[in-house]
Amino acid sequence: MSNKNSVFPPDFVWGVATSAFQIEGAHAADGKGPSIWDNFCAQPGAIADASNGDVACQHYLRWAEDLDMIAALGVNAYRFSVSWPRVQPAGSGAWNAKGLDFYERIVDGLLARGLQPHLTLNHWDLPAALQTSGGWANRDTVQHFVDYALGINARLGDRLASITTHNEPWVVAVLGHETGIFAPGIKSRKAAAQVSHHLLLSHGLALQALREQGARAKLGIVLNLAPMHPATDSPADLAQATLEDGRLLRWYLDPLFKGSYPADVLADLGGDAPVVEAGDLQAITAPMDFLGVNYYSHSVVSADKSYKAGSTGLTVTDMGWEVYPEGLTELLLRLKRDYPVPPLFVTENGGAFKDELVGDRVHDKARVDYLARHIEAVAEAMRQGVEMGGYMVWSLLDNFEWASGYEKRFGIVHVDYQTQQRRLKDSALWYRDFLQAQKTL
Ligand code: IFM
Repeated sequence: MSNKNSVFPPDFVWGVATSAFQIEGAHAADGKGPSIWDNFCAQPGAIADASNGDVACQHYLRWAEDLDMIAALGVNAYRFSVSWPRVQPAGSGAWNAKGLDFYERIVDGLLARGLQPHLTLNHWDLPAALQTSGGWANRDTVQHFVDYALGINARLGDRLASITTHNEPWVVAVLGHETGIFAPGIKSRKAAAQVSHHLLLSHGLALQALREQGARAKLGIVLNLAPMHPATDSPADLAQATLEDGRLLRWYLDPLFKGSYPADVLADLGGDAPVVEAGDLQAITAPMDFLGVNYYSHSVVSADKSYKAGSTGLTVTDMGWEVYPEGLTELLLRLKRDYPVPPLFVTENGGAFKDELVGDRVHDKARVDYLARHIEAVAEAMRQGVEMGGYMVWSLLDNFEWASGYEKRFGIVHVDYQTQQRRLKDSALWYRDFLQAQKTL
């Protein structure tokens, strides 16, 4: 895509993103094993609408139609994840040929349509069999993940544009193991800290092993990041914002780029700090080809948790997250300033809104505004010297939004869950036209 008047270079990656559990369905088809999310959804009260991923968007069946739709948007890339239990049902040992064949159809189908495949290995759906021996809290899972990464690369790596090890390790650690509102539903700060370390370690060891295997795809990790803004100038709010910055950002960025965990967060964890073995931190700093950033909002931090989103007049999405594109520019500049980062990609950005189907149309003006303003925020970071490789909208389709079930819609394509009909929302048409204009400006 070329546009001499645009800050975005011709080879800029423009994409849409999804993840396996959220769209595939076919939860037990063709030899797939259960994941921790299959089991979590079965727990009463775990999911807001008591739904699950059994059917989701039926992408496992409708993948060709979905890839045609992606191509028609005019993007040049698609970010998706592999369901580990679909390709290796027990998380170690035997591989499932039919599962691997599915992802091969996706990768080859993307290439046939002129789209770059960007593959994520772990978008949260850990094989349930591994959870029976402790899941990510067990150090053995690190080696199982490395073996899984090598198996995927051996089969598909020659055709992939990028491989992401983990999507949002903070979510797996904190929401999965500290607050317990996500699978596997554990409530232990100590477990969460150990899980975060094992995720980072498995990332570093997988990168090293993939490079030794001769990986051709670009290798990196995707973090969910948000600037932390104190609600007031009070010392308590300032101190809390600094600690939250440590827990969400520096806890991941420091080991990845500096080889150490931040002292303030370690002090706060006290006896809950993770066991870190000799050599672990060095492994975690394995050089990356890119860093993926998932950005949705900033966080306003008040020590007494009294701040109400939207109370300063900012629009709030259906997730209750403030629309704050300036925070994306701020974040990208901060990453460049504080860390020796490789090229940055916005690997997820988008909003859930209360969409209304009018005939065959969804006039999702709020989402159009959201996307336009955040793409402009990326452009502004680039004007200020940040090296950006791409931008991807979350999400291609309305899908299973984890503990919120199907109640929250992030798609630029509407999904009727009764009929599985897909309809392009105004935001999809806007994105298509925006990308077209990039070529011709
Ligand atoms: O749907 C999720 C996605 O799986 C990971 N990042 C945030 C999205 C919206 O909550």
